[in-house]
Formats: sequence, C-alpha cells, structure tokens
Amino acid sequence: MAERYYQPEIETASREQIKQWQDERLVKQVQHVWDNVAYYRKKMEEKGLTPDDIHGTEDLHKLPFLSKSDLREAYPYGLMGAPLKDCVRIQSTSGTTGKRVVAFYTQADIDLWEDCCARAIVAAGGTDEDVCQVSYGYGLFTGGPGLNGGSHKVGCLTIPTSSGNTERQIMFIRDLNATILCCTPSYAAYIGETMKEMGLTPDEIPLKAGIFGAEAWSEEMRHDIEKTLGIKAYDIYGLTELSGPGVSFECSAQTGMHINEDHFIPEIIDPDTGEVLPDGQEGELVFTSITKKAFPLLRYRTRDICVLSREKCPCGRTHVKMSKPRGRSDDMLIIRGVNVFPSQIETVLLNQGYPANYQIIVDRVNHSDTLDVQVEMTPEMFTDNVGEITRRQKELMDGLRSMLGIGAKVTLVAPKSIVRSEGKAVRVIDKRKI
Ligand code: DLL
Repeated sequence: MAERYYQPEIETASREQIKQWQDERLVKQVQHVWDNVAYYRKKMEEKGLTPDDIHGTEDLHKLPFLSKSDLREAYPYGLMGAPLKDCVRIQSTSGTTGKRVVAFYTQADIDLWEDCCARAIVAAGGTDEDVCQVSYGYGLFTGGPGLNGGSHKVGCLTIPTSSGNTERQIMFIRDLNATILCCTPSYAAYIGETMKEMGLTPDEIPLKAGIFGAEAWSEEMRHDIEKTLGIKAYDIYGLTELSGPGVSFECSAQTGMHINEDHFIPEIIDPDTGEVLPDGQEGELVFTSITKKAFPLLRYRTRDICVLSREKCPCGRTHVKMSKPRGRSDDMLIIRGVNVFPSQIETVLLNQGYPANYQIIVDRVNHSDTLDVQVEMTPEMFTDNVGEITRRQKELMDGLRSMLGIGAKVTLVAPKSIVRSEGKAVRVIDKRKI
C-alpha cells in the first residue's frame, strides 16, 4: 500500500527546504524570545549574545541551554513568550519530583501540536474511516488531549475513554469497532492481558494499529503487544515542555521516530560536557522549538538518551529519525559503578518468555548496592515446584549478568502480583534515595 502522509509537502520536503525553514524560523524565534522572555534574554546576555549573533542553524550551538532546573526556577510564568490573554490552555507534567512543569499554549500552538499528532496517526495508517480510541489520560497530562486533537484533524471517529476501567475500554473497542488504540505501552499490554483472560483471540479484536509512547519500551515488548492484540504497534515520543506527544513518531518502517523538524530542531550532546555530538553517536537529546509562541524553549535538555539517524527512510519522509530513547539519563541506575537502564533488564526478561510485568528494587546494604528484579511468571509457567523455580531464576540471573555485566538477584513471583499500570508504569524502586 502506498505510504500516506498528513502533510505530504512538509513530511517529504527536501533537506534544503527543511534547512531553510529551520534557519528562518530559528532567527525569528530567537528574536521573539529576546523580546518577550526576560529569563532567557538574561542567559543570552551572560554569554554576550544578542539576536544579531544568530543567523541560522549553524549558530544554534552558541545559545545557552535550558534545563528542568530553569523551568523550576522560572515557574510558573518566567518562560512565557506570549501575554496571558493570548494563551488558551495549560498542560502539566506528572511532577514526581519538585515543582510540576506548566506549559502554556496559544490557539496556534495547539493547532501545530495537533498537526504533529495527526501526522503520527496517518503514519500508523489512520484515515477518516478509522475509529480511534484514546486511552491516554486526559486532563493535565498531554497524552489524551494531544492524540484527541490529532484524531479529530485526521477525521477519525474519536473515542475519548481516557485511561482506566479496562473492561469498559474493551467493551468500547469491540462494540464501536475501534481500529486504532492510543495509550502507554504498559497499558496496552494490560489491555491485551485482560482480553486474553476474557478468552478473546487477536482476530476477534477489531484493532489494527496502536500508537504507544510516553515511556520507554523495548522491541521485545512491541512484539508481545503486536501478537496479543493482532496489531502493528507504533512508537510516539514527546514531552510536555515541547507540547506533548508528536514531537516525533514512527512510520511503517518502524525503525526510529521521525522528528517534526519544521517545528523542533534536535541536537545530541554529551550530557557531561554539553558538547554537540555528530549524528550516529548516542547522547542527550536537546530540542529547540522554532514555531511555538507561548512556551518557546530554546536548546532544552530533555535528559533522554538516544541516537539520530539521517539515513534515507523507505517511507519517503525526509525528517531525521531518533532511536527509541533508552530511558531518561536520570532513569539510569548506577549500581556498583555500572550504568544500568531498566530497558536492558526488560529485554532479557521478554527474550526469555516472561511478561513485561516486573519491578526493579535497588538498595544499599553494608555500603554495597543490591539489585533485585522481581518478575512475574505467566499463568502457564506458574508452578510450586521449588527446583523448577530455582532453575528459572538462575537462567534469568545468567541472562542479566551477561547483559548488564553485574550480578542481580531474581525473584519469580505469582501471576498478577505486580500492580498493573494504566498510565506510565513505575518500574524502579530505589530505596537508596529514601
Ligand atoms: O509523556 C508526552 C507523551 C504522551 C508522549 C503520550 C507520547 C505519548 P511527559 O509526561 O512530559 O510527556 O514525559 C516526557 O517521557 O522526556 C521521555 O523520557 C518519556 N517518553 C515520552 N515518550 C517516550 C517514548 C509525555 N516513546 C518524557 N519512548 C520524555 C521513551 C518516552 N520515552
């Protein structure tokens, strides 16, 4: 089937065209920020910069970074680029630590955000014939409102279920023939598990595609979800500070997410030195938003670790692709001096046939870090044969040692004993910080 695009002239534009948009928009945006955001103007002045120093993307590296701590310091209005009377909405992060991030939107900002989400839905095969169930949370979280707006723009019949009440989710999917499901991957896995328990096979489920993001998830988890729901599962990435979902999205190639470069300029930096790294090297993703007016962040450090690739994509889109983020740099655990990402642990578990229901517990005992991975058995594996459980635990411990380079304790637990997530799953309990 021929690839379809929501905004073909933008999504398949030549690299020269994209660069021209970025150059022009960056220069304008820097002036807009200089004129309206005193907080950032001061940062530029401290570096001896004025808007006259920025002629295009080549000069981007001169600009100062913004980080989460700037957002906290400037909370709530300090980074606004438009008068309050021009703003029509806020969205906010879940804010597990410190102050929440509050992002402001003008109507035009919402329009371009929804366009980005519409691009993602069309890339996943969505048309106005589709029924799109949005099971991301609605409210302050950007997942529900973003995909809801994108779904309207595509012309899908939109079912705004929000998250939770899993049996009702399944009822709507079946009764209203939902063809596209939008939610976090961990919630998609839970919906799939519940369907299976209800005795439903993938061909009794009308879904054909899923748009899953907001948390790190492995390729193995993608395969599991695709199999259980009988769909193609597409990744979508974004963050509240930059609008929400739709900063980047996967196409039919499913090998990374195209960044909407007409709105966001990406850079990869060394998280320790701040130095810009060439494409192909892994590092921290930094974004400059060049079209948003109410919350126009320049060089915002996401703390997400990934790689950019400019290889030609078979889907025809020309925008740069980012790899699945391995998780945030602040999700990375340092255990006995070794860097461990929860997604590496997930890969080992799923490769050995376990479900993505696990919890990682880190502690410090006698000045030494301990890593305990609690893993749920599937109902088919469940046994009270101690020998069998010990054998399985050892197999997993060996797999983890070879993936991580350090030892971990594995405890197999009964099916359904780890709490399911309806939004972003909490995988790690780090008792060392408490
Ligand atoms: O999670 C926005 C979103 C909603 C994205 C729905 C996709 C779908 P925040 O709550 O501000 O916004 O969290 C942003 O979540 O910096 C990443 O660390 C992580 N994240 C988002 N999408 C992905 C993804 C929304 N596809 C933070 N893969 C980001 C891995 C992701 N991590």
